[in-house]
Amino acid sequence: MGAAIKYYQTGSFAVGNRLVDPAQRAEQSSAQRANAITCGHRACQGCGEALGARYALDSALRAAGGDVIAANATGCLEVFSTPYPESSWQLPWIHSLFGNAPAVATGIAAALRAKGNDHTRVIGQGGDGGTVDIGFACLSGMFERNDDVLYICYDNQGYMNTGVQRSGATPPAARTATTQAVGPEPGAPWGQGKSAPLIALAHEIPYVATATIADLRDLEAKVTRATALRGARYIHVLVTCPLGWGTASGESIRIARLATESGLFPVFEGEHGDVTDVTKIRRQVPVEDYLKPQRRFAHLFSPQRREDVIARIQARADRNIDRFGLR
Ligand SMILES: Cc1ncc(C[n+]2csc(CCOP(=O)(O)OP(=O)(O)O)c2C)c(N)n1
Ligand code: SF4
Ligand SMILES: [Mg+2]
Repeated sequence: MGAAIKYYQTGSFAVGNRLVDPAQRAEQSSAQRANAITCGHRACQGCGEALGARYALDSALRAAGGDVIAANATGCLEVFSTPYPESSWQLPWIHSLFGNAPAVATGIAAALRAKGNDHTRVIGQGGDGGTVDIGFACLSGMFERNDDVLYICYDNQGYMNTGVQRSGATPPAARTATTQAVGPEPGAPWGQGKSAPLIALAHEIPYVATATIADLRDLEAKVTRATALRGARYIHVLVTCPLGWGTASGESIRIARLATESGLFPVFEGEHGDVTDVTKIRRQVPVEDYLKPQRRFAHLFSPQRREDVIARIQARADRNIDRFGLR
């Protein structure tokens, strides 16, 4: 057998699916893919959450032979996909409350266990608000009991469904409806960050990973791996939101890539409390390249440049690069 072809996506150093052995091709390239979220949903054009969820769930369905149940927190992903009585989901799917998707997923896993079913895989999922804020106690409990659930957070860094309010995952200086670009510290004044992936890792659960919609092949691989494992697993996916971030809908993938290439969003895997792998930055870019195309950061560049704030954000990226060894 020849050397394995390295897989890159178009837009980076393109070598596509067609050159890869059929067994190794991306799930989305398969005519047999599950289409977990099918057409007709109402997500905005360029919605990173719709894209990420589709790739994640299709991968889980392939890995589990179609035998998956999902519990979904309130948020854009639920609202745009399931305006009752319609639904875009092509798998058993239940809408939980805003804050209890991890607990509902735990309940499903417990019911399956009581019935002697050890083959159906359970997924809990929600946005950053539902996960890192209101649902966090349920999530921590799920981790601590090592419940047999894969929980996926789609992090668009704000409460988008209800009109772009700040969440615990909103980055410093970002403008939201509740952190307006006014006063001496415009945008979100808080900034030490609340890293749900690192907090998940601290629970020493079997598997934690981060991913973005800029590297969908990586997201597929991580969901596939996590689906095969048992116990509590957590994947945190950065997803762009054109409406909330003030970005062009055709720029979603590029913006997500800039988040990782700047060091602001580290992509890594961890097992039982330790970081086991990181995705190195290929071409480091200054944070400014990531901030500038987003209207939620426009006040950092006009009417005058906020060098002090941009430097603070750059320092956060540099700290990630050192801390995770991203170079
Ligand atoms: C207890 C409770 N409080 C508030 C709401 C209103 N609400 C519904 S979705 C949502 C925000 C969702 O944000 P996030 O979880 O980040 O998902 P996104 O829409 O950004 O994908 C809010 C505040 C609710 N449904 N229940
Ligand atoms: S508001 Fe953002 S997360 Fe919600 S559907 Fe639109 S792009 Fe997607
Ligand atoms: Mg959100």
